[in-house]
Amino acid sequence: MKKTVLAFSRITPAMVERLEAHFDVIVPNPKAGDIAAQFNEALPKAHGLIGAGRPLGRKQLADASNLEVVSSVSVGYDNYDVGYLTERGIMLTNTPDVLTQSTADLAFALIMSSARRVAELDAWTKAGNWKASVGADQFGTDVYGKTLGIVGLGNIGAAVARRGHLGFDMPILYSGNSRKPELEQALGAQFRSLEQLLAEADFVCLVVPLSDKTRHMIGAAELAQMKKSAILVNISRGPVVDEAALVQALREGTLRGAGLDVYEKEPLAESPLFQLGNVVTLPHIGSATAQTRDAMAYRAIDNLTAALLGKRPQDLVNPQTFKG
Ligand code: 8YV
Repeated sequence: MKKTVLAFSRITPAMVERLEAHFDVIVPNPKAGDIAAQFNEALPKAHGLIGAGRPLGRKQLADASNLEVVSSVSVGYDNYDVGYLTERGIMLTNTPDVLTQSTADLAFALIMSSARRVAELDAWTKAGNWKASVGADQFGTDVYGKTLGIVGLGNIGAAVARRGHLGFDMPILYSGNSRKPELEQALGAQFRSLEQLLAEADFVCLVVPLSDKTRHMIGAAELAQMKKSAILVNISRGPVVDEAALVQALREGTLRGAGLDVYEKEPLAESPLFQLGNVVTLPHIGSATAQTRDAMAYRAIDNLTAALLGKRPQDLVNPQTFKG
């Protein structure tokens, strides 16, 4: 008998087709009524779950008595209660590597856009404000040669650092849990305490996973340590930054600007950030290119398929659960 796979977010027909080679696949359909109700009804049958963007833990999975694997179509896994899944022997997999370059590209899009005010001046031009040569009111700030501080030099952080070093001749500072001698060697990256990095960098780019340790790691005190001319870029997770404190710093001009892809509450439908010209707000698109989203989807399918066929998945977050 085929095992059952249940999708917990939108998946494409091509993904469904690939999964159907081995499994019965259930995809809740918004046209058929409440998605959450359909998910909950199918949950007891599911051996595998696949998707992204939905918190899954003790409360949501109480009825998932057949569940063997949760395959997330994301690199971050802060949405899942890893302790609980592990306790139940449920494998959790993610999709690292395949989104590294797209996400690093987006960090640079935010750096460039906030420094040179790309989005703001695009709106300004389209609103018919360009009546004479621009003046100081439209000036931005340089990127080339400025100091780039990276908080969290993992795969994505290193890809951002490489772009800064090779493309923009930026001195690279980094902070995090461990030293990276090979990147210090290759990129001239210098290790700093968070406090020191904040004080020295012209651009501070957050690339840490969300955990109890990193929640609100950038609050009022940390923002005050940054240069008044500095720009904060967040491509990690919204709750890493105390958003109210950020709004205040941007309003008061103690920070030049911010480039944000992630927020404390998503989707962000309304926010004081929308009133600020010196903020670029993107709708969590770090990995959102057609090519990368496809690669993530197929990586997640491969992980799920391996797990349900008794093989060790490539990207197993909680290896203790593999009983192969
Ligand atoms: C995902 C992300 O797109 O991979 C991650 O951790 O934040 C994004 O790439 C998001 O989780 C929704 O799929």
